[in-house]
Amino acid sequence: MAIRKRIADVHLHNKIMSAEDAADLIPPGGTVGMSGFTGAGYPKDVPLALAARMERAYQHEHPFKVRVWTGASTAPELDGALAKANGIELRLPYQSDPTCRTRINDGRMEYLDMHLSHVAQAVWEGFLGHLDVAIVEVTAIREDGQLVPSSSVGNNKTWLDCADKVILEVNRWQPEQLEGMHDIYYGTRLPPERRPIPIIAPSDRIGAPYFNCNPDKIVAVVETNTPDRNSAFSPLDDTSRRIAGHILEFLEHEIRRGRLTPGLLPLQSGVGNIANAVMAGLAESRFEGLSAYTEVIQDGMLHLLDTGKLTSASATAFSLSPDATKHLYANLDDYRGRIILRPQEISNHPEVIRRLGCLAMNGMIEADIYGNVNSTHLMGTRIQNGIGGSGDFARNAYISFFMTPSTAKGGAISCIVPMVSHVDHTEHDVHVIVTEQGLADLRGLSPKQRAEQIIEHCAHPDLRPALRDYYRRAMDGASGRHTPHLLDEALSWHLGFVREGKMPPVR
Ligand code: 0RQ
Repeated sequence: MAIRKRIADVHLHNKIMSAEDAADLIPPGGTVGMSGFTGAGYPKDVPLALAARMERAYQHEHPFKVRVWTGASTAPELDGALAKANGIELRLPYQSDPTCRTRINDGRMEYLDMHLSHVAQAVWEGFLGHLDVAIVEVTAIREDGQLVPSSSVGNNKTWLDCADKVILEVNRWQPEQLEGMHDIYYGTRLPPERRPIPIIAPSDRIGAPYFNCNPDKIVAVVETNTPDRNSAFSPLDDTSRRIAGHILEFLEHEIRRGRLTPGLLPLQSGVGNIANAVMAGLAESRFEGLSAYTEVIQDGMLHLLDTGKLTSASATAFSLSPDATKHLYANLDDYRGRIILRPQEISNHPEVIRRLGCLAMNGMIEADIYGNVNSTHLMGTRIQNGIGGSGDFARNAYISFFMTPSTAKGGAISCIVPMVSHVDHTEHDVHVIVTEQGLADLRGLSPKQRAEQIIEHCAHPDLRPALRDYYRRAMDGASGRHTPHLLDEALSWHLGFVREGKMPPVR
């Protein structure tokens, strides 16, 4: 049978079971480390079976929950199903599931948002508690027991190493040709044993293509045949194109000034349509010999590989539309030498990002006039997704860009505000802010100089007068003139939206 070919280690054949039987092996109240990163490589059937078990337990008045650790966001079959069953006590790190978001914001689920590069070492350190079960999707199990990863690597090495019990989902939908694309590095240690990570170019391979797993820990092997989430991107709109255009113009300018070469520096590109638009813009540009050291490979980056302008891409996961997945999976042999998937503690490692000098481009919710950035919270209190890898890259990048449309909710919200309602990236980690209106290069500028650039180049023209007015009055009325603020008014734009549904507030 084809699937038995995927489970070549015969010692594991007696562990093959249904998703329901495997889900019964998860202890109520336990901690579960799941594979999955941005909708790729997450377990498909066992979490659904666990959610069904939770629903039954609830009906019999024995409700239970688990703590869920992942690589990053997963899919409705995992986060969505468990959240609907009210079965997640605590979730970490990045998530983007609407049901989870509602539960978190209603106060019914605890959420721990962490830098993605920190998760593995936090687990090794031990303060997060014990990992009871790992549920990891793989493409195949080799005869010698080594595991062929699937479409994401995330924290799987750590889950397999640290969990008491391991449940493997072998997904026949993932093509066998994925074998050889991964680079699993086993050289990480906690201080003081930590050694340098020997990556000096994005295409360097420093590990092996497989995960190791102690066979005694494997309690179940479940056969699946289900696609990744693979959501489609919206067609590029004018706003995304304009943002991408400003970035390309800036890069050209840096080349003219002799600060970059046409090969640029390794690109990091965040999630979402704007990041995708920047990649599409690069495909049309004159830049050549590009490389990427990033977290996720989206459609735009795959296309850039196709054009030959991007020579190699290192990431921890794919995050592709169904069409791009079809294209990738039909041509894996062509891509294998040019794409490397690594554990997220390596794809996002500050040491490597700083050494390579990445150009980091991430989306944001809002920025303030002094250059602080909020990537995670709406109106200061509601989580949207999480910080993801944006902090790993922004703080250590050669140039860190943050991008957003200048307004949200049909113009009711300004994404440039007097003071951000939550800070993820401080003024010290933000080099360039870009909206469809323009780009503010904040490097080397003092807070007041930054304010002028951000208001004049990034804010929506209709909102500039109100921002200028705030800034002018802050210059007159603040107790300090280094970062002038009117403390009783700094968050009034958010309050105005909460109370009146519109920014800026009526004064
Ligand atoms: O709300 O969904 O109700 O319409 O926020 O906004 O414009 O769809 O933005 O998909 O580009 O995501 C920062 C969330 C942007 C993303 C963020 C509302 C807006 C909409 C989403 P609706 P858009 P995008 C590597 C890098 C953190 C992680 C990261 C993100 C919703 O980029 O998650 O960078 N980043 N990782 O209407 C109130 C504002 C708003 C606002 C937008 N100022 N105030 N609401 N919205 N601006 C990858 C990983 O780490 C995995």
